[in-house]
Amino acid sequence: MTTSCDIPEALCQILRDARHVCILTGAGVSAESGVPTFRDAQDGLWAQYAPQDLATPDAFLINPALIWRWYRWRRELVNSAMPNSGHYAIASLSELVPQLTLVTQNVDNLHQRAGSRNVIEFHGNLFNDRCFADGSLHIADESLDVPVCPDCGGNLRPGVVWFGEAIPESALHESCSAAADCDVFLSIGTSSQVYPAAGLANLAKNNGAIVVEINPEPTMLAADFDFAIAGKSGVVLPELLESLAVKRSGQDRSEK
Ligand code: BV8
Repeated sequence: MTTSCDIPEALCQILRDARHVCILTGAGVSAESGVPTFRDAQDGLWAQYAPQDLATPDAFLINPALIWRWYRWRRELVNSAMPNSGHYAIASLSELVPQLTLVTQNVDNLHQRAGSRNVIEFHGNLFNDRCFADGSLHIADESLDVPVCPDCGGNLRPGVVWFGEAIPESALHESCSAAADCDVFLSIGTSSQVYPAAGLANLAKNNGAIVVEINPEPTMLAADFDFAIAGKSGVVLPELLESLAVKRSGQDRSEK
């Protein structure tokens, strides 16, 4: 089967035969929804900042009001965005393979809005508010520049994992188990520069999985991968899905 974005038939066959597919997504999967990636230059007020400088506990301690303005700007941007065909293809893929584990570095909820279930949020969720001191979840008072914890009176913070902070234990454990168990690992829309997320592909490879990258630009890890598909996730994933569906209809026919 020929595809517009040059997906090798060997890869389609590997996915058709897969028992457990583990997917890691990054900001690139949300790019076609209009959500800027971490490496895209931010626009307007935020153009003067690098996200890596804002997404840290120190930045919050120094200027919590600035950090809350940034996250509220991102919440508004994401709320006005819609899942794209790549998100929907991943949600549908879970119906076509025996076991699918979705690990996302994204905090934008777009996988869930596209219908994916049991999403492992490796870096938390943009829409959760947490007590800075003890991590307990609360609903922030939006009228305050810096919302406060109703229990301890300290500052609330967005429920994401910042640079220098540990990955939530359950998310780390579930992701590592899935990467070590899967027979196909798809790394989609990530620059593979942030650890430990970027280490999952290697963990999968060291446990015998076929590892695949889907990204318009090859990343530093591409040379270690079995397949590197140069394309946008919103284009490549629906085509991968179609090739799998072709097999299913063929299989159903042979079962008649
Ligand atoms: C940890 C949530 C240890 C927040 C994010 C010094 C001190 C401490 C740690 C470190 C240190 N030095 C290095 C580290 C490790 C650090 C790290 O990796 N730093 C990097 C910069 C080197 N990691 C950490 O700090 C992690 N924690 O190590 O803890 C520890 C242990 C115990 C106790 C205490 C501490 C935590 C990292 C989590 C940071 N939080 N997000 C928020 O969102 O505000 S990271 C954030 O950036 C994203 O979540 C994502 O993970 C990352 C951006 O990466 P990508 O998703 O890949 O996005 P990017 O823009 O880079 O690339 C987009 C890609 O898409 C591109 O390749 C592009 O080509 C492609 N693309 C574009 N369009 C499309 C497309 N692909 C497909 N289709 C398209 N249409």
